[in-house]
Amino acid sequence: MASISLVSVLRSRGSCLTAWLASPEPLIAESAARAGFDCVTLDMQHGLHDPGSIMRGIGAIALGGVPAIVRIPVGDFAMASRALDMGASAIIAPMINSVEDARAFAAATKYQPLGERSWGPVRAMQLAGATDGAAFLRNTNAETLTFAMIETRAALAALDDILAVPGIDAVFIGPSDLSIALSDGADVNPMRPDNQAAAADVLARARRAGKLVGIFAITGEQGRLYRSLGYDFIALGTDGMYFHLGASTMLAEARAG
Ligand code: 3PY
Ligand code: MG
Repeated sequence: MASISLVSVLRSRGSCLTAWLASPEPLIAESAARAGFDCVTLDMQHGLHDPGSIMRGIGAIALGGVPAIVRIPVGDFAMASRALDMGASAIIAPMINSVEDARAFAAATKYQPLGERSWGPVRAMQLAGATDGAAFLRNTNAETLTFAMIETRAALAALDDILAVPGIDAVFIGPSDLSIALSDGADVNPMRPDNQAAAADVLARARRAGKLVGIFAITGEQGRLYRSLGYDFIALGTDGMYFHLGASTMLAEARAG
């Protein structure tokens, strides 16, 4: 079975909800892929993943039949190239705060003429069932998406320039970090009115630039709100939350009465 791309899921469903996994365990990645999410994201920034668990996790997600996405650690653009070589369908880069950050991200993730990605997608081609390198090269820049995270005041100030960088396909709002920035360190609360207003502005500016927009939702209710606002890509909670919510709901039922 060939792996499916995030581009094709977005094309067929219009928007998508991704699982977000910190645990470096392929069996959890496969379960998330089989649980009904449209795609699964492996988090190397705050999650516990390393390159080995990313490689194994991407294979497990492909077995579950959905696209795999990787959030790299801050500034680790070499890992962005490696994750694409391992078969990731999209890369999320945290803390893209300037046009220079955005250009470095695009350079590592796109082949010429958009960037400087080096050739070697051995595992990605295997997962895609592809054997023709030249055909794979022709399609890959369009089929692998780059999400630049917007989560600081500097990123908001540079947003239009970041959006104009060829090879940046999308922005992804980090509402927790953004709320820390907008409150000057006094609060971490994605639902603050100033934060929601800033997110709406990012959404509108990205739409004008013709780019996709994602955001992180901490609850199902926030996920519904962001779907109604028209976000293309919504991260929904984390594996720790799925486990805690499932366990606490079952325990409460078992202990009721
Ligand atoms: C944030 O909210 O800051 C994030 O990075 C979400 O993952
Ligand atoms: Mg963040």
